[in-house]
Amino acid sequence: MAKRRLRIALAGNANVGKSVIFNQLTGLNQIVGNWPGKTVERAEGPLHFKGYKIRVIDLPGIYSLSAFSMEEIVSRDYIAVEKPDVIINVVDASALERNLYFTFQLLELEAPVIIDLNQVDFAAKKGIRIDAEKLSEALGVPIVPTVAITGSGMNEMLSMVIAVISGEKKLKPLKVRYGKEIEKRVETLEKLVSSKLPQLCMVYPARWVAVKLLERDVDVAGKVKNYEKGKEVLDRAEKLAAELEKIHGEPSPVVIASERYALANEIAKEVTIVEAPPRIGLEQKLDAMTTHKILGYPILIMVVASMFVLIFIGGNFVSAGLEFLFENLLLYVEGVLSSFLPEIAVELINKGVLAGVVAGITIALPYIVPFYIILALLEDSGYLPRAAFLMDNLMHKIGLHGKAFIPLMLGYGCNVPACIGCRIMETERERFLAGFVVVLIPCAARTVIILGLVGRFIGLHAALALYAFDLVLVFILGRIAFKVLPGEPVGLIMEMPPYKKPSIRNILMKTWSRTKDFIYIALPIIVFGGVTIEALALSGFMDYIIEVASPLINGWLGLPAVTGIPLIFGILRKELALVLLGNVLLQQGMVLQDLTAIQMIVFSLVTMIYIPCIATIATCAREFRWRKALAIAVIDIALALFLGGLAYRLLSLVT
Ligand SMILES: Nc1nc2c(ncn2[C@@H]2O[C@H](COP(=O)(O)OP(=O)(O)OP(=O)(O)O)[C@@H](O)[C@H]2O)c(=O)[nH]1
Ligand SMILES: [Mg+2]
Repeated sequence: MAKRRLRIALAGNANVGKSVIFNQLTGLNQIVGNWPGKTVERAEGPLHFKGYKIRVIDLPGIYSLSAFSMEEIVSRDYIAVEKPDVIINVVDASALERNLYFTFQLLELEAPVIIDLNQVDFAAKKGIRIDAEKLSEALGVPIVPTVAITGSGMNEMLSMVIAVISGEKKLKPLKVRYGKEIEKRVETLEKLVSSKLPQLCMVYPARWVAVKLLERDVDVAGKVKNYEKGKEVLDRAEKLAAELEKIHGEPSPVVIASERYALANEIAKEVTIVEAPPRIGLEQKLDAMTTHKILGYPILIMVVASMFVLIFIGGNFVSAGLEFLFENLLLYVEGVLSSFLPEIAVELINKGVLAGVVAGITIALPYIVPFYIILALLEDSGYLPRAAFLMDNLMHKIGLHGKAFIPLMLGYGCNVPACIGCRIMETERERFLAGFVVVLIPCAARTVIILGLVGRFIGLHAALALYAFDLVLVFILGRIAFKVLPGEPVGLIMEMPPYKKPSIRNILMKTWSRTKDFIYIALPIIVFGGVTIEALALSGFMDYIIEVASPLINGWLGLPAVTGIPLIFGILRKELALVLLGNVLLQQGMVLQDLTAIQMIVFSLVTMIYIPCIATIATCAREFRWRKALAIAVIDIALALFLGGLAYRLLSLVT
């Protein structure tokens, strides 16, 4: 029997757990974390269940189905126009009232809704229990309590989806009714809409259109205008809305919204059982401390600094151990290979392929993995939005607001998701400004270079100085960009999510998926780079490159001319620069330690600033268009070379 196909969409407020559920159902890795606004584009994934082939759609979190933001319009059009078979409305059990506001709008859209009452564990911790049966009766739709992070309730929810689809479970959705004055006008307008705009009513319910028009929804009004008789309907709607405003003395969107809120409040009260009075827990104390207007800052500095110190200590330790292990292994393999292969082949395999793999594993992984773990912890705990709140004032100086600090922090992991994360900003201009500074943040790959070269051979203080310098640079450049692209920053509007104990499962999954990317993408590139360099050396082409690069690399930056090669390859992947630096030096009979301290600093400084890697440029191009992406690349290269040469001269003066 052919499998039956279904489409189910996850919809709900921001930060309720939609993406965790999506990942549970599909095994994919949508970004999750404890701050609102992570999912910015709808994602789709497959799922097989009880003979059904299901497409699961993860929608961005929204608070209403009005036309306040692009996401809201996108989501409601998806729900109304594409009509998924079932909408799973994910609701945060610890904030039921606010979440219900959105649920009502889904019901008004006459969408087939099932409610996933998520985070019941967290609600219980706050002393809140929701009577799911009573809620289900009140809303007329099935409710399935879940704890997404452990996967509890997922099966029940899918079974419920199937029960609804097969007609075994009937939906009797609540009809959202308003007060008499509003209801009278909604009904009048509804009749007019269905008689004058029959085509529009094939997509959107007439009553919903009527309510939206009374709410003065510009997007819906725009749709109505396209029809021949649209003008007549709009005129009538305007008149009715004006009447409402006269009666209530408030703008009509406010009048209608407050009725929805009142209903949400009423139902939430009825089904909520407060089992224990909220007590001041560790979370609240942490919250007060980390957002404190004085204490918050030393805590922020400590959190960030200890992140690097931990990575440095852990990374060095593991790196040294692995190096020792692999050194002996390589010698052994070389012996075996030379027994049956010609010398040139052994050289190519050993120095090109194996050295690359080993370098990737011993140099890069030990720093990258702890980094990812710590970043995931920060993401999942809820600390990032607090840091954003603290940084709001400073960020305003570069024409942004605190929220931009979140993509900046993500940038320390990898610039690619950080660039996409810039969509958390409200305007086009702010998004670009944020993207411009985000690519200057040293990602994990650049951290490998900073800690693995400067940190290891000069000392942690020098590495931390580089990070500090980078932050100053971000600030100065951000300030300049802000002056060039003037405009008023929008104020910081962000809901502060409660602190949560990070879920180990989330952390491990995230770390693994990021590490997997490194293994599948970076390692092959590193090997490719290693082989190419070996081939360049064997063919004698290397000398030519050295000669051409010499004035810039040696004359201006004060580095051995061969380092031009790793710098060029570093554009593919930044870790590659360090691995290949070792390779090319080896060709000259040198090792990393033979570089002077100044050379190490200049090399790290240049790789830290010059052009983000190819993947980041491609992402920038997608987010901000090619012209802006190229501008970023050119500015960064020029800046890196300029600062590198300057650092070489200044440092030579003082030492
Ligand atoms: N305690 C608890 N935490 C949860 C549960 N489900 C999700 N979380 C946490 O809630 C946070 C938000 O989860 P996401 O899946 O990223 O939320 P989302 O709804 O996709 O958010 P946006 O994409 O920003 O709209 C994460 O830190 C999760 O670990 C749950 O059932 N219990
Ligand atoms: Mg999400």
